[in-house]
Amino acid sequence: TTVRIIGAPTDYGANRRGVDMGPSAIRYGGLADQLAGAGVETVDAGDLAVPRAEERDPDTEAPSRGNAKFLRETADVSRRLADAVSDTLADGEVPLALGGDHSIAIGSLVGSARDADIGAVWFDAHADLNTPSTTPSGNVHGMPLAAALGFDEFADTDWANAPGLSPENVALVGLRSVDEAEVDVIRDHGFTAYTMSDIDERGITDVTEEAMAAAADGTDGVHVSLDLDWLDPKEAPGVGTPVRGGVTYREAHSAMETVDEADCLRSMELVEVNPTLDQHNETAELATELAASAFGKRVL
Ligand code: DIR
Ligand code: MN
Ligand code: MN
Ligand code: MN
Repeated sequence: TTVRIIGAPTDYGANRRGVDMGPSAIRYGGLADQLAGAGVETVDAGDLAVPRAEERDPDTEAPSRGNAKFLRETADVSRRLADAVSDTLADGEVPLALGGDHSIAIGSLVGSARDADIGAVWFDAHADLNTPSTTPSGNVHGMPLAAALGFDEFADTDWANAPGLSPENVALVGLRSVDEAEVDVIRDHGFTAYTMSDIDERGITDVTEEAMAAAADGTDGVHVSLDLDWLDPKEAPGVGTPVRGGVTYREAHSAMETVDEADCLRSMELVEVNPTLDQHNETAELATELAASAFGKRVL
């Protein structure tokens, strides 16, 4: 396996500045060495050029209704990331996108699903199923799954909307902060969804196995999206929207090992690492370790 690293240093979609430093922090945290330890080769495609938020106007490109900050900029990054991801797959390599805030998942999913049917497993405290009309924050990092599925306002865009992805092949793992409108969306569209309570009761291995199987069913492969706020803030303090009661260090490794064992990983991303909120780059280092587990690193 060759993994192609693609940095997407955005912070358009988050409510805290500093997440644009994620790609540097994760590389500096030892990503290439960790992946070498997993026996995979890496090539680094560098970072997409992402204009500073300060140079831009956060106003929406006026969707029919609702609120979404920096939607123009997000669309632009999404298009370019989608191309980079689909080119990577066409060259027979595995794309690993580094965020940036979680809005970059739109580009990852659209690119991964360009010439294939895919599933997605979403390791996150949040569901990321808001739309400009339901969002409580206006932050697009709470919307990427809805965008890639073409819900609401996103249905009319040419940059969101991944036709190769449908809700029955999407599994959410580790939910503990879900907005009201998202609860209904999860119930109405047949998502596979596991809260932290499910993990408490059934264990992380069982849950992750089932999530990977549900996502993979009938598809050409699975996109794994790892929002570092999935972990407990004690393990991963460097994130913009920490939520208590997340998975432990061991559970996270175990889950990524289960991802590897499912043997259907098509593309992956590490998002929401914000080194300005971190202690000694802990969260970025953790992200590199978890990527290594997902790509096959084991103790023996
Ligand atoms: C919240 C936060 N649900 C929102 N979402 C986050 O702004 O829509 N997703 N942090 O990972
Ligand atoms: Mn997220
Ligand atoms: Mn999150
Ligand atoms: Mn399907």
